[in-house]
Amino acid sequence: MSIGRPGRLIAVLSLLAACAPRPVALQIRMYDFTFEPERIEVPAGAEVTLTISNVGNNEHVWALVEAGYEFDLPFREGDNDHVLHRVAVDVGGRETYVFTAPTEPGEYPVICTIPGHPEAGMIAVMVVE
Ligand SMILES: [Cu+2]
Repeated sequence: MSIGRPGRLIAVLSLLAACAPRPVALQIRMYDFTFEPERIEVPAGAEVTLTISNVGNNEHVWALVEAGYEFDLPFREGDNDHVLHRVAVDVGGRETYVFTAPTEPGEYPVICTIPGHPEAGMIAVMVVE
């Protein structure tokens, strides 16, 4: 029996842990008509767990848009091709959504895609760093 192996295994596991982005868990609240917070930051490639609560009086959507994609309001059908993740939350509801953050650092717009809502202020940003 070798006593060298367990130590080597621990060293390798420690190295992997140091390289892998740490998972993050974030809470988001949706109001009529804002996201709180308006800016979230996540490490590139990290596993992200969002808990999204809708405390407004309308259904709302959390939609993550490609970084650098330019769009006008109202958000149009074709713009949906540039949505990376979408979570709809009913009035009074709460959804937990797990996804892997983009590996490309940048500022990813977040909008509520329901017509009139982003115009009223439901625009936020997810910063990948
Ligand atoms: Cu909305």
